[in-house]
Amino acid sequence: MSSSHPPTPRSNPSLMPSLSLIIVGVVVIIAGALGLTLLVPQILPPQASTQAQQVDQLFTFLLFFGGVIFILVEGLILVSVIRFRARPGDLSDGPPIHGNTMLELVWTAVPAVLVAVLAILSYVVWVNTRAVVPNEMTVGATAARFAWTFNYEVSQDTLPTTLNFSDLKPEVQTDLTDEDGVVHFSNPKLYTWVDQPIVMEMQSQDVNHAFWVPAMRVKQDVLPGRTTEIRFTPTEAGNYRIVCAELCGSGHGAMAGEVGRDGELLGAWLIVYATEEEYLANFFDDAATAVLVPPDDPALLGRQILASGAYPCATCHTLDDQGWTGNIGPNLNGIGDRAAERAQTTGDADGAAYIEHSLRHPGDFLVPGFGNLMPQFNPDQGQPNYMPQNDLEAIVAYLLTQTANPSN
Ligand code: HEC
Ligand SMILES: [Cu+2]
Repeated sequence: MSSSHPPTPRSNPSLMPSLSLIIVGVVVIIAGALGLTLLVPQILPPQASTQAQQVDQLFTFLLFFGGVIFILVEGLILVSVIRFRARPGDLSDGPPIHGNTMLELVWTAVPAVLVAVLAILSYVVWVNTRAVVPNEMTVGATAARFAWTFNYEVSQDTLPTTLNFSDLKPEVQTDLTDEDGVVHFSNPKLYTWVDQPIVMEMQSQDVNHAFWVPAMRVKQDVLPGRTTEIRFTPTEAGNYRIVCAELCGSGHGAMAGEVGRDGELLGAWLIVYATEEEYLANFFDDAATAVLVPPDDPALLGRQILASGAYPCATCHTLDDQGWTGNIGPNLNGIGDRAAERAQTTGDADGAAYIEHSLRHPGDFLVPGFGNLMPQFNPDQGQPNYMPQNDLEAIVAYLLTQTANPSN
């Protein structure tokens, strides 16, 4: 401001608002912040676990406090702009204010207390949502580019009621009575029932992934070479989408559950049944029976293994018989016809050898038009993408039946 103009004295409006104005302000601020919290159920996914209830409470609380501060600060700016605006012809500076110890103490102490309270509340929710609870059911999760596989176990105590231990094949009996005493089976979906606490034990075959079920409000990184855990207890029956929350490559998006054209659930979903009986009848008993009483025909066994989602082929390949619709790799319809032709190019003895070669060393021969993206399925336990020789042989036998005209 140039000093050649003598400052015109301004009639400063009083800095101190009247009591009634303060009361109106407080009511507006609190009502506004409460109004914001009413939006919470609209903007969040369904609230379907005990963890979700606690997370949402915390979120609502944070939104309320954030709302109070937001409306207070924005409101004061608005009031100042209007009430203390320069009047026409008034070119003076505002009143010089310097140093106000009381004000400075207040605006330091209030946020400090707020932040401390919020940190404590968040910590309590963090501890509660991760607490170990009785009767947890352990489910394994394997993340691979680009699919989730959920791993279940069946023991002598949890045999489906339709099976007798004595009717099982000797090798299955041994598996059920050896050190572990369990037989493992897998499924591309995660199943449980209402009020059954779940603890996920998660491993990655390759890169970092993250397990996320928005409706449960749980998210946890899944890292190669390490087992990570996450716990939740569903409270509402329903189907909930599972998502990979860590960009893991070109098929990352396909790791999330999707709804197919006819409303069918494709890929990774959490299915919560209302009761344990429904869980047993609709999922566990059949899935456990399939692995305890495996088909003798290797092609049927291979079909069952691939359908279990034990290997992440579905996201990359299309195969009508399995309902796969991926397109990162070649379409496998008719692979039974093609394999023998390909074997001539690659020097494999026959179609079976070609498919085996494709799985054990996919990089040796690339189908024209495709990149080197297929994971190598290894024969030794402990290696990533472990595929035992038995599984491999069954899968090869099955893929050979996938001819252009399978009835032949
Ligand atoms: C990350 C994506 C990906 C996954 C997972 C994957 N593949 Fe592949 N697959 C490819 C790509 C890309 C090719 C073509 C390049 C090549 O030949 O290696 C291929 C090629 C093949 C071939 C040769 C096809 C032909 O036309 O000659 C077979 C057979 C095959 N895959 C089977 C499988 C099976 C079975 C699984 C699961 C156990 C699987 N793939 C998992 C991407 C994948
Ligand atoms: Cu992923």
